[in-house]
Amino acid sequence: MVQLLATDTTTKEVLKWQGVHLIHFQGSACSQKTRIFLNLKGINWEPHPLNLATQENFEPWFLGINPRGLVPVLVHDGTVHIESNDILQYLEEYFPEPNLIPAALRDEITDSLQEEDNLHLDLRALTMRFVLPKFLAQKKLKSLAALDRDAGTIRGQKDTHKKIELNFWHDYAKQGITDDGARKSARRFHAVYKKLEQRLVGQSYLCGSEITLLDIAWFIYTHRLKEAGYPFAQQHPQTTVWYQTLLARPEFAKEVQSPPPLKMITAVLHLTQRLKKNTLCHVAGFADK
Ligand SMILES: N[C@@H](CCC(=O)N[C@@H](CS)C(=O)NCC(=O)O)C(=O)O
Repeated sequence: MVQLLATDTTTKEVLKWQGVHLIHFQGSACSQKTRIFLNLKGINWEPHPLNLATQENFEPWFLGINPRGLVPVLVHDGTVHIESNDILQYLEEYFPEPNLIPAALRDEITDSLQEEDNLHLDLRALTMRFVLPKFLAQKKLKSLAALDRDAGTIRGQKDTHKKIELNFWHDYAKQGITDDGARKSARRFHAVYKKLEQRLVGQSYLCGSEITLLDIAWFIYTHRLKEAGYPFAQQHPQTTVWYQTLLARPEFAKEVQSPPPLKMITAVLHLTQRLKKNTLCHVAGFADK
């Protein structure tokens, strides 16, 4: 569990926050996952929106809470937690009802969540290539310099993950997301969804007849990949039915709504990619229907 030490937190005011507080961004996949979990649990929580679009996450106030500059962050009774899957597993222990990580499935769920987290940069790459245009998504040099300069610690140690973030954004600034990078990311997802598709044969949810944390986590990825133009209906029909079932629930639907201007921007991006024959389907080698 990534619970930070009080000494890691230089934005001291959060150490006084009582109850459940979430620092999050409307359009962030990991924030959406956390909000759906909170909705299903019926947990009373206080929102602290942080605007990733204006790069507020590189301001000293936020780096003093999460030196990685990433959302979501949970503050619970003055303790700071980062990494969405760790946050959710922590909350599950504190708020066990309704049970979203059944004890008998704990190891299986932990492994699948690890697989999901390992694909996070692939999801980001496909988002930056097929959902958001570069002029909107690119980080300012001064934001990256602020992240680089920040001396924040994670459990008393210099953070090694920060380098991965910096490398991603510097590469993106230089070359965007290349065809080869996008194809590899899409293909990695294809391999995972082939397994998920098998799990869904003869059952409504990924672990059986009840919703678990795995459904929430993979729902969010599925939603984002659909926005990117990943052909679920064609490649993974069972997954499509499962996704639609979850999307019909208000606890899920209300957290993944994109603002209309953003939908419009993605639609224009898709139109130009279609004309140039470099949609996700083209690049990844899926037949484009
Ligand atoms: N492994 C982390 C990933 C968190 C992450 O990458 N969050 C994204 C939003 S989904 C973020 O804050 N990005 C910062 C940015 O875009 O500047 C988690 O699960 O919490």
